[in-house]
Amino acid sequence: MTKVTKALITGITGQDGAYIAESLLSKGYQVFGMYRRRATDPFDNIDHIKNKINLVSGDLCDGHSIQEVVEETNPDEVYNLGAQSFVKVSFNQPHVTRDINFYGVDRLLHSLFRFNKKIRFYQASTSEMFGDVLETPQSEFTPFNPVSPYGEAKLAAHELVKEYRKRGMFCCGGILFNHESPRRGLQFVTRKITHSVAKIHLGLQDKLSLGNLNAERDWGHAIDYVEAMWLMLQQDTPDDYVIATGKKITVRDFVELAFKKIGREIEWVGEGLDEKGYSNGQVVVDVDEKFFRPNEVNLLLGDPSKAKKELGWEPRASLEDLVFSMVQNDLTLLEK
Ligand code: NAP
Ligand code: F7E
Repeated sequence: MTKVTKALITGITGQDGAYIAESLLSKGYQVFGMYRRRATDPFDNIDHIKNKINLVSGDLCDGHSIQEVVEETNPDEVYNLGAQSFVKVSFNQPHVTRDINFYGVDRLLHSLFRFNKKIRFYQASTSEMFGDVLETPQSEFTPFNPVSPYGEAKLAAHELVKEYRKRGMFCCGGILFNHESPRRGLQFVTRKITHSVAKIHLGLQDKLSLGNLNAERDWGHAIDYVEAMWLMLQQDTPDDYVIATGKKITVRDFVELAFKKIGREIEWVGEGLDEKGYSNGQVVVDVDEKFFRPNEVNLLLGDPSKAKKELGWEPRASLEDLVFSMVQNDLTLLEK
């Protein structure tokens, strides 16, 4: 009889957790998802697969719970996706961010190493580690230069992953650039834009207020990116990989694409805090200082050549498809 592979996913309730759970189930895995106690129901993203996965309670801030989860689930592969993932919040909650995003990884790796050194481990590293970028595009060879507590904590965790790799564990760091989907949290700029555009279309909101419209990002689709996580753990040797599309646009461009989906063109007038986006003579976008960050990452553009060559990975979704599917999903949700 062939043995069923067991995967433990931390961050199961988040965007990537839900997608990788679906993908692993389709590959015949037994899936365990670690969730933390919350006052409200956090299972929106996984409601449709809740009866197919095994939910286990635990928190990356609590070493006891992690040890229990590891022993109880006895996984072959671990995908560590749990994190305080919102960069802006990391500036006023740096300790929580460090506790989850660095010490959480430390606790988990420590438990896994003691329990079974053969477990394969994926760490959700990030392009935010490049921060104030030292070269463009960014690859596995680009020096890191984080500018937020989020980026700093993720970099410390990334270094720890390398350390455990040197100790013989199969650990990979996926340096993933921004990836989005209809399941993206509402705080992140892409979903904030698509949700607001849908509301404006339905007459439920007048305008959308944003921060830095000039920020440039390399945005891909989360479904493509979780496939790269799995591919990393199927290789003969563990390594780190940049996962990106190799294309970038500004926040302003993203806004235009989202409005295009509802058949509206945006005309930009003014600069800086006074910049406004007009459609049919009405202000539909403006700039609000409160959405700026104490320290900004102005540009991220990834070079995924290594992942393409060694993993055979390719991003499939186009940016237009991604934006349109997000707006369409928000229209459907709001029309319910
Ligand atoms: P997400 O939607 O914000 O999900 C984060 C998950 O972490 C949620 O399930 C959350 O649970 C869980 N979590 C938070 N604190 C925890 C704790 N103390 N213990 C256990 N779980 C905890 O993030 P995502 O977009 O799916 O990203 C997945 C991972 O990739 C994160 O580590 C993120 O930092 C990293 N990453 C993301 C991107 C991107 O563009 N999406 C790019 C690079 C790296 P609750 O539901 O209870 O809050
Ligand atoms: O911001 C600018 C903002 O919050 C993108 C996380 O998944 O990707 C994500 O981090 C850009 C920034 O994502 C608003 O200043 C303008 O330049 O959507 P975001 P992020 O900070 O890039 C990385 C790779 C991760 O690892 C993280 O976990 O958009 N921006 N106006 C705005 N951003 C937000 N949120 N809201 C605005 O109103």
